Amino acid sequence: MRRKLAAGNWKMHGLLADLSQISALNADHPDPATDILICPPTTLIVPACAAINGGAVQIGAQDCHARASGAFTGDLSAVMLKDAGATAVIVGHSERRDAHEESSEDVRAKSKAAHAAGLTAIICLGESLAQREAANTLDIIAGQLSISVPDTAVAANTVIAYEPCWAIGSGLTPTPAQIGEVHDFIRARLTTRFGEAEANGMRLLYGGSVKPGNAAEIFEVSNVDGALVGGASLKAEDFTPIINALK
Ligand code: G2H
Repeated sequence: MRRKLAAGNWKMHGLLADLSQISALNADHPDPATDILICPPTTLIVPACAAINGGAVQIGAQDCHARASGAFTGDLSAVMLKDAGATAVIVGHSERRDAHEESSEDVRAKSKAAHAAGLTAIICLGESLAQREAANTLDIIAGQLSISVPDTAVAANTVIAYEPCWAIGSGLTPTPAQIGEVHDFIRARLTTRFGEAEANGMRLLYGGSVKPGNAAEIFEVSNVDGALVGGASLKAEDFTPIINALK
């Protein structure tokens, strides 16, 4: 049985004062039925871990470099993120694939680095609106999945997040049938590649405009094991009903 996961992606939001939101989640869910992960900006990883103080909420990062160390000004390695207290890292988010021109090959290398460092890789996939309208969604997902997920992936270190680009921060969400079609497809592809035992253990998150008002409906969809939430994860009062909808 897969544990549910509510993951918050704070993107480039959050100052020290906002750690109170993480502390509130930690206090409200001392023994959550569902895993709770917050990926704040990197500047907040160390103080967030201190604020949680061994509590149930886990802290993750939003990206990592593919190498463990080296002359890469401004970059951070998975080893460093693990050292700072992160347990997971988001890789291949569409905002990085777009704004930083990250390819699926880059995402695979970063995922591999995350695995080597002992981090869970949350590997993001998703089609653009033009690709969906051209009925290419499953082909795009198949390509991104096969290249982005490294051979080091096992159930314990890999989460796949399906985030249709057109649903991110837009207020638009796919229908439950559209989400289910993609999630079932991802599960089947993972089963073919990794075998039933590993593939059945890998969690599949939906991401893109998940809100308190639509979370319950999305979580009823087959093969949806949780959500990667952006805007609605910034405030504990918004994220808590999403976490509770997973129970
Ligand atoms: C998708 C999601 C979090 P939002 O990017 O990864 O953001 O919930 O704001 O659409």
